[in-house]
Amino acid sequence: MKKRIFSGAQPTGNLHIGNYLGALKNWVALQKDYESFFCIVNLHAITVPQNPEVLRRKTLELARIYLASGIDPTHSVIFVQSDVPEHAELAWVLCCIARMGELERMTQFKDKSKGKGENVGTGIFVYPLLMASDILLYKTHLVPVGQDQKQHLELTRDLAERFNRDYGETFVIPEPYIPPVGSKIQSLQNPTKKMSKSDEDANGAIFLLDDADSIRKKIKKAVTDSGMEVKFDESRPAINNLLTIYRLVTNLPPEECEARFAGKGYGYFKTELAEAIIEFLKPFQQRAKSFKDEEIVEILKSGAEKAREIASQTLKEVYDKMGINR
Ligand code: AQP
Repeated sequence: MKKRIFSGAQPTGNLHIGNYLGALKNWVALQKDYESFFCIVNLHAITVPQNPEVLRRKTLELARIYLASGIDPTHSVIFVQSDVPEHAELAWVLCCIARMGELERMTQFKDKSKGKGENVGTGIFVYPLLMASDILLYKTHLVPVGQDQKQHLELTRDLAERFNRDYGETFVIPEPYIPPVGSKIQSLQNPTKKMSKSDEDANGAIFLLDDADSIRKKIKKAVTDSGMEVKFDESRPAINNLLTIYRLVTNLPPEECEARFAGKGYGYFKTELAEAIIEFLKPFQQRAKSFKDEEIVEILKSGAEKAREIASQTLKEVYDKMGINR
């Protein structure tokens, strides 16, 4: 039997090239070697207020993005989280197993609650438990994610181990798959911060559906470090980030990337980078247009049925072990 992978993205804002290079690209590469589940995590999205109509539209748009990226629905299961109610049910079980201290230690919670004091939403606090539920329900072996999710995955492993110890062997202990390059693409406007959908400055991110002109403008405006050399160098985070993006979209070895820009300066590099990103996104953007809404709705419906079959078995097993009939 093939091992399983599970991953997901939130249907919030616009997916950016960081989401693609850190996560989606790896889902596509791994899908054939695993039994694959790719979820649109709309219940995570409501941890912050959402406009209902926009959320509905973004949910469908994200499915389109998965398909355009190359997720093959004849092979992988694509579904919407809220179509499988077991996700929320198992999350409650995990709420009863997790400790406050574990959740308080999550750096994403610390970041997102900054300045909010007692007013921070409880959804933001317990969200890692819903993520753990997503993963554990499918007895997932491997979770391809960006660097920002590493800590949540460690929590998932701890909870799975605790449940197995207290109630008997039930969950598979999942491993993260974090790509060696591209796991943390930084903002174009602030290279010490990750590129993010919720960033108020839209110039910080290249969105997957951006047109050529916007991409050229955003790259032109991207901040650079002092100095002139276009080289990989951790101590110069802006140029390091831009060159990493260039490396990933061209698929060239790092030495070749540096050699192309030796003695050329930032202006030339930025023009080449913008054109490389435009070329890279072109086939993806064309594919995105080729799926009809009705076709996507059908794919999601059949995906939810397949996902539910497994999720309901796992939840029944969990409840049985805890003395709850289902
Ligand atoms: N900058 C990034 N570089 C590499 N990978 C990234 N991921 C997110 N940002 C980067 C990975 O993309 C997957 C889907 O992410 P998500 O939809 O769960 O949202 P997120 O992690 O919360 O991403 P954003 O863009 O930063 O959204 P907001 O601003 O709403 O928090 C995940 O595997 C993630 O690791």
